[in-house]
Amino acid sequence: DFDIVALGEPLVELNQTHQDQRQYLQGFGGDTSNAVIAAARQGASCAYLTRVGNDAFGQQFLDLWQAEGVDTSGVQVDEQAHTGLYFVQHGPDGHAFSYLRRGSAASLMTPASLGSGLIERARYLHVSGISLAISTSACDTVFAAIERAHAAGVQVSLDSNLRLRLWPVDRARAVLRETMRTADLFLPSMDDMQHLTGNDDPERTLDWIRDAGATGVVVLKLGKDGSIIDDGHRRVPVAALRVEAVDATGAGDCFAGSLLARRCQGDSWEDAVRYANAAAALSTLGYGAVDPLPRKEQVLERLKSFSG
Ligand code: KDG
Repeated sequence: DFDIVALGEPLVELNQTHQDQRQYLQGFGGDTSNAVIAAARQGASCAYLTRVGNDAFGQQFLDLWQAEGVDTSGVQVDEQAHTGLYFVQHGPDGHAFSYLRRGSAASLMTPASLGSGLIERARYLHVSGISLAISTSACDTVFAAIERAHAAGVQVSLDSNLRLRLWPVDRARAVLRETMRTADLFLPSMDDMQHLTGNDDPERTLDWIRDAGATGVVVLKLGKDGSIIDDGHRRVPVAALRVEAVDATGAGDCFAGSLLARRCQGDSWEDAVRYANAAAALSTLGYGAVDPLPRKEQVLERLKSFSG
């Protein structure tokens, strides 16, 4: 059985180095793949559901997941479509993504791609705003996966991961609002919510989420200001860990994967969020989404020095 089964699109990553703007480091990305690898590095048992191309990059991903101990029995290989790709560029306002992903293998997922049995064997199904945005059939696949999870008593975790390159804001708001209602755990970032609601106040944002019908636990991520846990009864702020970030790509995914892993290991919400904050901070110390994802020992070490 699995602690976490995630569903979404892996993307090959080409990350601009600071030394030379025309030089790119190849790595791996794709929000839910990042999250599931982060979770596996914290000791969780994980599986990933997706579709990759029958190309060198699809094979690299299969090798990566296997090396990380992520079950790939739910990964399909598409004979025609390619594995998606993105570039990370760094500027004064942080990082920006450019995508080459339209028509990718993962965007061709349909509810039939879910196969049988994997979701039902998990404690958490993890999906995101990107899984919902990449295509209509992928969106349908996420909804079908959520239905199956609920029918089997599996908890659903949703990361907002709003990417406005992928869908218009009105559709994003409508689909995310619908999906957050079905989530046992909703992980929005303040930046994403500001685009959806137009306001930048955390308390009002949490009110908006509750008014929209979310009934599960909500963890609102405030970046360097930490996070707020809203369990439906009380709101508890948790401080962030300050670091000199090099590249924040994938930090939110690291947060999600680490949080789920720690919940599966029995942490309280507060302890799990504190741990996830530390893991996410550590993941910003190197380039790329996957390579700098910390392992459990590093996070525990860092938490020890943090609490003095
Ligand atoms: O959260 C980081 C991801 O955004 C990155 O790995 C690329 O999955 C990606 C996307 O669609 O933006």
